Amino acid sequence: MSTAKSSSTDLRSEFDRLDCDKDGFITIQEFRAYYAQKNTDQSTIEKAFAEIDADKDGLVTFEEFQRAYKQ
Ligand SMILES: [Ca+2]
Ligand SMILES: [Ca+2]
Repeated sequence: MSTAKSSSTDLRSEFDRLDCDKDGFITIQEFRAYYAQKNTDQSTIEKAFAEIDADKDGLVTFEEFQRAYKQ
C-alpha cells in the first residue's frame, strides 16, 4: 500500500488523464472514451461512472473521484 500523500498524487494524475478537456470535471463521454481504450465493456463503464458520481449530476469532480477511490 502506498502512503496517503503519494496515493493522492496518483489520483490527481489519474483524474487529469480522464479529464481530457481539463475543465476540472469528468463527463460520462470522457470516462467512456478513456475506458473504451482499455477494452472495458460499456455496462461496466456506465455502472462505475454512476457509482463515482455520488450526486448524480453527470459530472465527476475530483472530490467525488477521490471519495470513490478511498472506499
Ligand atoms: Ca472534462
Ligand atoms: Ca457529480
